Amino acid sequence: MFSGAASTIATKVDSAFLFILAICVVMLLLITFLMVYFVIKYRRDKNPTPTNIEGNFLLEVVWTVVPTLLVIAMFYYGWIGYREMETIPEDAMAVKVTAQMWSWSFEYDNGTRSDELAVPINKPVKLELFSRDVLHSLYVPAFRIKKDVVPGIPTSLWFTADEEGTYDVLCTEYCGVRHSAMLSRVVVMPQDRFAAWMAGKVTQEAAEPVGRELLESQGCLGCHSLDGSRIVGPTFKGIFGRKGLVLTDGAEREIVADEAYLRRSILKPNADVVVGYPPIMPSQEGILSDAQIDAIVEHLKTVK
Ligand SMILES: [Cu+2]
Repeated sequence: MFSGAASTIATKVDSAFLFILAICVVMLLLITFLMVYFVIKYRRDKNPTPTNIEGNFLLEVVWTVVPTLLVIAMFYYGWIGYREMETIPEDAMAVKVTAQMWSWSFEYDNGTRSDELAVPINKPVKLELFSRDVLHSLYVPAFRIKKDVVPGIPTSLWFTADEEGTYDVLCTEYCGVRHSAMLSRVVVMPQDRFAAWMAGKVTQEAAEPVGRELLESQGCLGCHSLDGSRIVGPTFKGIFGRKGLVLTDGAEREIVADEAYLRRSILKPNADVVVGYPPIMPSQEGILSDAQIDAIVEHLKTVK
């Protein structure tokens, strides 16, 4: 209906929205018209003595029954759409979505991970939402779907994309300074291209972990720049061997960012916090394998 609608539920959401909007517009025009009309018609110089009107049975029935029916109709349209959104089809492809300040990560049934969501067209997809830190909210405007991601409470939602293309994924719950940069994409592709994409991901992951790709897929670059600019955390540019002040148990000390320091900062980010930065990095313990951490540390040595 509106341009950019790309899921089966989107047209239903749009029609419910338009239906309610149309009623609101009609009501607005009617009420405004009557208000102006009565102000003119019953102005003081025409009616020096106010008339006492005692009630009108028919009118009262009409203005009670008509709005009630309208509200029930609005509820009905909202309800059937909501029910469909909350009823996840059994055959839906499950994808685990992990939100953290300030990135999204998508994990498929076979363990494959990606920083953007690839899905086959015309296939129901169930997103299981988890947060590693604070409240976030997953929002795909083109699909007309949105759901809070709450720490400690698994939530889920589903969609069937029916239009090939690339669509925005946003975080729509304010979650900190980089909230507005917490973006990703959904790529809707034909079944065979999706299968090829998945096969490619699987081989890529089976191969040696690549540090640069991990920095992207794990969301590290949401907070640490590669070009020296300050985002939220210290930049990765020239990090290896850099001297710096850190806070350890409240006391300042000087460190050199060597292998051991980098490794510890990934596993226990808040043990040594670089002075001037907030202690907000989530630990990657149990999330990154040893081989992946090695790959990241090796890559960091090369970021000059
Ligand atoms: Cu967020």
